[in-house]
Amino acid sequence: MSAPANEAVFQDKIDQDIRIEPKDWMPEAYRKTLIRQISQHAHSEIVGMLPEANWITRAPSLKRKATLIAKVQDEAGHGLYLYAAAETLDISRDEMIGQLHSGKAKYSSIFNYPTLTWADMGAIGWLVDGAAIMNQVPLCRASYGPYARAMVRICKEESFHQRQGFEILLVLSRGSEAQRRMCQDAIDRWWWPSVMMFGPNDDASPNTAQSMRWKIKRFTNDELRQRFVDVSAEQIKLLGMTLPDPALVWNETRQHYDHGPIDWEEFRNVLNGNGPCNKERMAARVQAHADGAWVREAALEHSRKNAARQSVQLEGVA
Ligand code: FAQ
Repeated sequence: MSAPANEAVFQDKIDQDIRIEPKDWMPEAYRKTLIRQISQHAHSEIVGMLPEANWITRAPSLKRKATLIAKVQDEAGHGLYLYAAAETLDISRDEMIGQLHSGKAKYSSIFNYPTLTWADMGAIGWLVDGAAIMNQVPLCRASYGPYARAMVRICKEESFHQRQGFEILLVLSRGSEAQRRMCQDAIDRWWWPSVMMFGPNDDASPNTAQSMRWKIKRFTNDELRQRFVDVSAEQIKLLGMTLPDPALVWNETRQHYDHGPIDWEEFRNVLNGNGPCNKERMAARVQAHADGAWVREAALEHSRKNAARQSVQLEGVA
């Protein structure tokens, strides 16, 4: 088929909400955008294991410890589905991981903040997973099949994560004065970074317009952020806590909550590698990758031996 004919078939599928699949023709820029978004999403899930893993050995009970281990393992699984989805776009996992380690590929800003107390496990579950779900449920309808399908299971698990986080905060919010203070402190520290997770404002987001036309993104960064603010401003009432934003107020005309200004300077700093934990997170990932080298070598050698054995058997049959 000629290039314009390929383009027309592709556009027709997008218009009719027919999924694009790995073997379908796609514009190079569409492929690159998907690799960028899906691989960064995968990196976020993997780096996102670190702040919570910090609390596995210090969880306050066996039940909390088991739940936290399961949650962190879920995030590893999400990373792996997403790497697998990105690999269908003709990029190897090695290349993607190389891009993360060299700083070429981003991962979510949120995972560059420290987890100082047990209440942070609640705040991450409620706010960070809450923001992740708000952003990811529409991705179940993304135009690229492997990405959309991976998101279905991921969203189910994130939704459980959010509930376990809220329940941690609920217990603390009904506990002693010290526990209530710890709960409020965690909410105060995680609120604004969670609001920033949705990315820059729409007028400063270079990728949104094209990603919306391709139906990779179904809503803009600001639309999703507003939904998150609206939902959180109601849920906080159940905790009897407050969100750290004096300008947060219901706007009857807009039928939405107004919120105060976002500190984009802080966001830019974190993206540029200067957040509180960027260096620590990257060092931990690079070290983990180096520590796993022998596993990769052994798996490769095993598959080489298997292939050699099979070819000897096939020669015997012939
Ligand atoms: N952090 O033009 P846009 C999770 C970058 S998973 C870092 O608006 P786009 C699960 C952006 O990449 C959390 N960088 O870009 C979990 C772009 O840079 P580039 C991750 C950010 O792609 C929970 C530049 O700024 N979720 O939490 C951020 O249209 C608990 C301009 O931005 C996903 O990845 C940021 N927050 O929209 C795990 C969801 N925001 O690439 C453990 C999928 C923006 O041109 C514990 N991704 N940037 O160099 C998306 O929906 C989109 O990629 C956005 C950004 C919305 C993140």
